[in-house]
Amino acid sequence: MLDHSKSVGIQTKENNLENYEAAYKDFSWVDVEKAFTWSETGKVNAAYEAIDRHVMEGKGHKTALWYSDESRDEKYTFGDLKTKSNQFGNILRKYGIGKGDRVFIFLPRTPELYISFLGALKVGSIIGPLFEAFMTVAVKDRLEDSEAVALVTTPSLLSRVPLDELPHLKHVILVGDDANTANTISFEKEMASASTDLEIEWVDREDPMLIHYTSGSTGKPKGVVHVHNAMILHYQTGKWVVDLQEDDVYWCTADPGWVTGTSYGIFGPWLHGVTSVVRGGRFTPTDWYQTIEKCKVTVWYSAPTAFRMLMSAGDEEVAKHDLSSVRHILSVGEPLNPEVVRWGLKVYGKRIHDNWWMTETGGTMIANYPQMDVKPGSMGRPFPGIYAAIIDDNGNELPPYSMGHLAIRAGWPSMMRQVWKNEAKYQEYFRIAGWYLSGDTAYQDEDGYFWFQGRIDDVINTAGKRVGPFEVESALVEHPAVAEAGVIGKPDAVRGEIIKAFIALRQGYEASAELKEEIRQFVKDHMAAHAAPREIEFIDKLPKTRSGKIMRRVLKARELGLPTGDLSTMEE
Ligand code: 6R9
Repeated sequence: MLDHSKSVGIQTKENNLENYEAAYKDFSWVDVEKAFTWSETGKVNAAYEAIDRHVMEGKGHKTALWYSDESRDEKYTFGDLKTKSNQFGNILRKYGIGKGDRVFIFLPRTPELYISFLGALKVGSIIGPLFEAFMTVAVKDRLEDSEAVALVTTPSLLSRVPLDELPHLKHVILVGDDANTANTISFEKEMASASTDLEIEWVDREDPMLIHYTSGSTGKPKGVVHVHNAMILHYQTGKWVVDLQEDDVYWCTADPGWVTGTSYGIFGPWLHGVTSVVRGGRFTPTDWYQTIEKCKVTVWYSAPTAFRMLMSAGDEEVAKHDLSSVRHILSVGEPLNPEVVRWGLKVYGKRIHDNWWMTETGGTMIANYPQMDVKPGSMGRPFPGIYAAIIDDNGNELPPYSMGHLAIRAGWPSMMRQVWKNEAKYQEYFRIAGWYLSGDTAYQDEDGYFWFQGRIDDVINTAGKRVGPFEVESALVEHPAVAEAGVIGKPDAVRGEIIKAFIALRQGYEASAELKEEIRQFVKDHMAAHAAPREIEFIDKLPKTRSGKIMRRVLKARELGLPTGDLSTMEE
């Protein structure tokens, strides 16, 4: 057994990026790596680095998690999270769950979610966080594809898990008492008797720790796999992009069901030993501002749709609260309108800093940095150690102001290491030698700032959530009235895009407003509210290629009143 008590931990230097050009030129990941435990022992565990290390260094009494919702207001120190995650790790071990096993967490955003997450990480399991709004089909697809062996959930969410259809799922751990649920493990009962000492599973830095399912334009959601090594990037971007400092009270509004909620809702803050605020319950502008006011939030990381909703709630709402604690604001997930940046400056007295990255990149690739002027409308410049470029179809780098593929030179600490059980999908990202292809188009200006232009594929970004049109179409055709469906993203002032479905009905069904509503509800109940089409249009026939593929681009062009382009492959 290696002696991790001798961990040197992460050396904290001054958290700033005074000279971007110099940092960019001289940067080496190896320098960052040296600060982690593995440089001494060769083994690591991300949960140890995020939690236990701070306890070893005498910061056990510092608040790590400040949770509140309508009925709870609780603070957990690093010491509390260490012991509670140890206990949870012991529960998993007791049932034979350990390294490499997929443990899925399907919980509302509560402290139990974070405790289970850290505990599962400590025993070397691979965690699959599921967004609490997922319904049966979305839950089943993910548990089935990953062959999850354990699920942590609540009695009410369990009703969305088709247990009979999931032969690999051996253990269900229920948070919240429900004496009538047979064959499940009680979180509370087991925690009450579990030991607070745990032998951490020390793993290789390339061992998987996390699967985030995300959408492409074809097929079911794919399981993007991240390894413990990703924390190198979480740590360094936490410092230079998020600007985390010792006394910060940091609030990342993302749910851990999405990548922002793990990379910057768990690893970013806790690798830096910073207090992290979690607010449960639903979004309302008043509630959000009250959270900032009550917790005296200093760094606030959110998303464009949220800022647009806050903007539409009005300046008066801002004026009712004392938001003076806020030092730095960040955004990710969708294009951040210059108008929103200007509004933010006016009402918060701070610029909102846009960031670009995706599930597959594991962390920030391009950012507006705290020390630099924000260019409103631009995503910013590449992180030191990251080489981003605009390339053509052959991998040639294009000069400023040319639009092309936004690509990253392959190989960085938090790059996804596989698409779960789907090597072909993984390779698609690297089809141009040496490059990771994001699927986004962009251009670069003469100062090296990147400007987002759009997606190459049909993936929809609604309120910052990636939705694959194929998944929605598949759900739609399950409805008895639907013969065929084509789904597109339609521009929307608040949500960025909304989902619009074009539907051809089966013989014997009449188009009506009630049927539209019924179909909408059907998708909601099967997948998730955010995946349900906000607009439905019944049409006689969908435009298709001769090989039978639905031509979404034609639907979209018609919807937007744009030229439909080349129709040579369209069937008669
Ligand atoms: C972290 C996250 C990734 C996709 C990405 C792009 C879009 C993200 C953006 C942005 C414009 C930005 N996106 N940041 N578009 N400006 N600053 O959001 O991951 O859910 O995988 O989405 O989101 O299209 O490819 P993910």
